[in-house]
Amino acid sequence: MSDALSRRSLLTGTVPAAIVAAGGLGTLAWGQNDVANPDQPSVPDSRSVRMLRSMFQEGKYVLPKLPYAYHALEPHLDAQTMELHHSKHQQAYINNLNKTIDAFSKLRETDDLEPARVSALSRDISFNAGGAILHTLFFGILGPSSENSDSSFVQDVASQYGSLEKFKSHFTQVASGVKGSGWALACYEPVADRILITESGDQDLRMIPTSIPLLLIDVWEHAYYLKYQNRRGDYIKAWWNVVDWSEVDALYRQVRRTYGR
Ligand code: MN3
Repeated sequence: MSDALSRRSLLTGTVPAAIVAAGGLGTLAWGQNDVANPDQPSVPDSRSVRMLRSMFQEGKYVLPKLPYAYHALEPHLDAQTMELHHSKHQQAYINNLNKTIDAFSKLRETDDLEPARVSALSRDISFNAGGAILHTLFFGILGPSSENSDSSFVQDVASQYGSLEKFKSHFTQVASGVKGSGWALACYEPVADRILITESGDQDLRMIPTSIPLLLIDVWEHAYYLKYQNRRGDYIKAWWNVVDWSEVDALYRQVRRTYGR
């Protein structure tokens, strides 16, 4: 599928249906064309958006390639965890998302939309689309180079949270405090043009409609248990070393531009 075609499918709603089901990515139309403000010059796609776009091919969700090797984030995130996380866990969410969409399709053909079945499948869509898409963003904003550049993102969180360190402490505390499995997410909220930190239980998001995750950490045990066992705090501390701030900034600027900011 060409970039232009897949962009059109994003704009016409094929992918947003699932993204909306994921609970928080709203109806943002990704793309190089600026939907909200066509007079603004276009900005290049961030790597994470290119990864998102690569996830839908020939009518199915597919596993995106990582932009680095599984061992690239050593010693902070170990190769075995990265490989299992991407090739097994994320792949399973993608497979199950495709299966759930197929199951709904077959159910509609039977004209027997049994309420309990519809309800269970709807939750499966949210859960699996959440897993499929959040992992792409999670992997997309990591990298072996963690240069803390003086980016728009860093400047804006410093201004909104008092300092970058205060933002990081707040985010770390949210990630540490997630009960059981879940995520901490710093999201762009376009109504106020600001960054809000929130959390999810599992990957059924408790998110703000139309907000977009920019910086997110998976604190399910599968993300860290092999190396860190029960020491989630050590994992979170190590994770900060592999955040690719330039990619977070590229995603931030692309998302803001889409809203005409
Ligand atoms: Mn995970």
